[in-house]
Amino acid sequence: MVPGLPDAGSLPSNARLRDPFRKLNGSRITSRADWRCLREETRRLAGKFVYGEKPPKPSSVTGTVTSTGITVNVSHNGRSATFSASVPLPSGTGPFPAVVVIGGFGADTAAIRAAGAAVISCDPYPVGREGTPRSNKQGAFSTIYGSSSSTGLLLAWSWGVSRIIDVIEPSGGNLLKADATGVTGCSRFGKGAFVAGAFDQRIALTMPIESGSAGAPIFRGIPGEGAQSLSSAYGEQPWLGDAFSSFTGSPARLPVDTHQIVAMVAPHGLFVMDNPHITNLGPRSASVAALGGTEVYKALGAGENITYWADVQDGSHCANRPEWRTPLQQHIQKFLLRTGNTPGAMRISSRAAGNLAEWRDWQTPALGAAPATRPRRARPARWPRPASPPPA
Ligand code: MCU
Repeated sequence: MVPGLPDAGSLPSNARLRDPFRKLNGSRITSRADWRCLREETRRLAGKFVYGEKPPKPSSVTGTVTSTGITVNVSHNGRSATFSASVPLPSGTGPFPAVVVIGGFGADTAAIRAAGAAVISCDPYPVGREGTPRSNKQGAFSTIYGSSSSTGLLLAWSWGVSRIIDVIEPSGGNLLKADATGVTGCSRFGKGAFVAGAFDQRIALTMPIESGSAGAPIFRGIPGEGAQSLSSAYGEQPWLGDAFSSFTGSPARLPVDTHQIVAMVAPHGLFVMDNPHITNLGPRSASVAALGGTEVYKALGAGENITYWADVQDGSHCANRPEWRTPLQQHIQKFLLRTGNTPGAMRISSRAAGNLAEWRDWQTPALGAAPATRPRRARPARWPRPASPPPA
């Protein structure tokens, strides 16, 4: 059971990263089966204090999937909204796995299609617009949930990605396979990709690129590293939820940091791409998030499913990087096509290498495997059956 969440005013200050294996009630989990409950607790904390709430699936989500695009129609509580994405398919015959590419730059879409996955090219602004005040948020998400919802744009975009998957699911796998969906994006859309993968366990492969503050980097590390400050990221656009305002100057009070958001993606594929040449992006803090989250992956027996790769030459932001082409395709093979098995890798750059030991005061438990499901005992027979009523 997930207990009530603390109030913002009662949160203790902790300069280190919270133990990702400890529940709010103080106990530590001891089996992999317990992770489900702790993950739910983490999800709620992240919603309440960082990103805002992600509402459950709306009462009606319909749409179409064709060889050129996807349309999504959502209605809920008497309100409706529509948005769409274009879908360049790869060559060959489907059904294909697909990678949702949020925003139009940074992701190597040619490499994605060459690997055999469709690209779902998604403009997130019709779902959540930038440039609005927090009190008057705009886009499909706000149309449904209200323009003063305290949920930030990253979670609104992530909600849009989830609704795209809702439409692919019942399309019967004719063109695209819902159980083989990835998500990626660079920079602000890398923040969105990171959050999308953490908040929808149907996403089989999450690939944030150079996501910066409000993306992968640990919030606690950002001030010391000299990355884009939390107040700047909070104020630049309503990316984070409104509740984050009380933490921009005191991240040590946050009851959840991004190593736990990394952990929320587990055990699914996660390929974090980062740029060690731009301090403003917080690459050192992102490496700490990856290292901390890896501990949860390991404890769940999925240590091979996470890769952090910041060992790249070109310093320009969202450049097309030859170093990532092969690992990108290997990730698509492993998690979407399910034809490969390349192990994960920690390719931390010496220019921006974080040290997890400085950030933690906990060790990784050996979690017992989930208890094998015992054969069900035969139910006591319910014979004789109650006599059926005579036909009317
Ligand atoms: C790294 O992502 C952001 C950054 O947080 C912003 O401060 C800057 O304005 O834009 C970056 C971005 O999205 O670049 C395309």
